Amino acid sequence: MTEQSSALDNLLTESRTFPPSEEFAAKANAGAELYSEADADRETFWAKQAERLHWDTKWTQVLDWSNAPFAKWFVSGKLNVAYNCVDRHVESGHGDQVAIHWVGEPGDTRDITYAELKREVSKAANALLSLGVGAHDRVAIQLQMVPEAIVAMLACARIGALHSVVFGGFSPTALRSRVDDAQAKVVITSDGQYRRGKAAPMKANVDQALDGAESVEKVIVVRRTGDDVPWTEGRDLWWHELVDGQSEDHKPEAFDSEHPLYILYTSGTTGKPKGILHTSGGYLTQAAYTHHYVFDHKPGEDVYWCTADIGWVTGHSYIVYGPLANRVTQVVYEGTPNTPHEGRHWEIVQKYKVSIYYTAPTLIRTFMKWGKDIPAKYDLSSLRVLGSVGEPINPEAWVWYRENVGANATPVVDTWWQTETGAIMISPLPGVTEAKPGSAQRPLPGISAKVVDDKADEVGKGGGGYLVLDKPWPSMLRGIWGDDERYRETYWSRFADKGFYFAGDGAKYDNDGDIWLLGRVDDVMNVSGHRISTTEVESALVSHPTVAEAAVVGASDPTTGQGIVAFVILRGDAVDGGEEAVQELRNHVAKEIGPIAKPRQIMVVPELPKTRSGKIMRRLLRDVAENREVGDVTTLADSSVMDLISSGLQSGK
Ligand code: 6R9
Repeated sequence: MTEQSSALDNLLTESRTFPPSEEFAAKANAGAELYSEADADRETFWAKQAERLHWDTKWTQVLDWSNAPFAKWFVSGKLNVAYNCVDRHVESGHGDQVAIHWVGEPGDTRDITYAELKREVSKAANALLSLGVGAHDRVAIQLQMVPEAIVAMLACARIGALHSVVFGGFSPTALRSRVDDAQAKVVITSDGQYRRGKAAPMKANVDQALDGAESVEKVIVVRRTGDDVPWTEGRDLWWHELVDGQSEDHKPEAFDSEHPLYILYTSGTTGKPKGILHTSGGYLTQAAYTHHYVFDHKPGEDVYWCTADIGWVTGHSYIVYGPLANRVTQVVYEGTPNTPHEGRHWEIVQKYKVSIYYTAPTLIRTFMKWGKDIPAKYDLSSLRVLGSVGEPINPEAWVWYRENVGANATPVVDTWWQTETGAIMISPLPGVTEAKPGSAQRPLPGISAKVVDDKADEVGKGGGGYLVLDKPWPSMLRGIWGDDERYRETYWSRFADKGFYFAGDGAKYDNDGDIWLLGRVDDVMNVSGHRISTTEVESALVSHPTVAEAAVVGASDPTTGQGIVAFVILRGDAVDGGEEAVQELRNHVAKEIGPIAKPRQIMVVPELPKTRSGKIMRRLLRDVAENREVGDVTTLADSSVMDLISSGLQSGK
């Protein structure tokens, strides 16, 4: 560990800070006292946060951790999650407030008020009930970003059924394994989806996936593109035919605080995907609490936009549950960010006066690649908080985001969390925290995280190691669907003696004690005994003016253990990618980080392999770097990317 700490010491040299403006701080939801309040008594603090929700029956105990690692929060409390996200806002007189400004990729739009959302969710709940779906049943949803996706999720929550949302672009094989694992009774999908200006089929893929799937009784199909679809009589139903005629009255039933809400599959490093299980009361409490403070959200004033897909946990917690519980007005956009032009997001921000914008570093770097002239063409003055999630954000991208999207003035919140944590765990608080580009900084009030060494001892300031969560939190996963043993093994065995949750991320403290996330532990390279984070090297590469994007892997090396291999996309008009340019980049990294981090090899490529949530699949790049046959590509957003990379390399480009 000392080796790692000393190596990491030299890696992070970022020292810019951005204090909150007085004006922002004066009106901010959060104040510094939130930390001391939570520290004084964590359970009282969380009980207070749970009061954000409507409970039909109040809990008798805040936390029951007696059967660790299986937590119970707000024990014996009862609530209905959908009622909290929809009905209560109508009852408090906000039925006419727009809940969703929906923007279709071809340019069609729909504004949905809370009153309308209540009617739609009630009808969909009645529709599911009419098919015999009840509490504890599982409903798989494979839909693009159409309003019905949100309605379907809330309809499940309303009747106590669990949804399992499967990303719209996942392959039939991936969908099938998830349907089988959860034994889903109903699948909800659409005829097709618009991507990059074209209609692509969905239903046909679903049919392929469901061939012989015994648990599935009905398939509900949302009409979106209007294209012809294959049809199985007796099994398939059109959403509009089934739902539109249902009664608008549905009385939400109060379920136990620990009633299961959803399953969301996430890939582990190996093996089959894990069905992460979330429950109701604690999950909704933390989703609402974090959305309120981290984004400084003011209901009725802000227009919020989280660009995630509902197939990803960010879409669950920060499009559906947290924001709607907080009576948000939000933008939901169906399509890709460069259709029909690269200013599409900024055009939408301008039109709806979006004030809070939450996206992923990969998209920010893409915006950088497209150039700052594009956001500059639009009026973005409504923006007041920017957020980032999904991977470590390199300081260059952070600063670019603030300067070119946030008018050099808005707070940028870098939010660390996982599918498993359910909600944001580590993040600056806008108006309170003096921000540091590239650092998620501090656990939120009520949350406890530590950086520890192999022996689970906390490292000191300036030291690096593993990120652990040392106290249970309300929105924590309650297990892996159907596999308690894997749950214990994956998250709780590594530091079992101390009972810490192992997050799988490397992290370090800086000299102020702020946390810097360094990427997955399996993304930390070991070169001649020095551990170097792939993120660090990538960050150095993208800080060079010719580089648009970079991905770095550790490839096995006979002398040094691992050697650093970098894949870079050069900026369109920059350079030819010849030997000289590559040499300059190697030197640049050496200059930025130190000679130890100088890549052994840099390959110029046209694209990088990414999952649908924008994470670079380093495993595949490692295959290329180590001259192996490329492994399983089924979870790539675009499975042809690997061919593109391999053929480009062979032709010497
Ligand atoms: C919400 C989400 C979780 C993993 C996590 C970490 C990485 C997410 C991050 C971040 C550094 C951030 N990650 N946010 N790393 N800084 N702000 O992304 O969930 O898809 O389950 O991924 O993503 O490695 O462990 P999920």
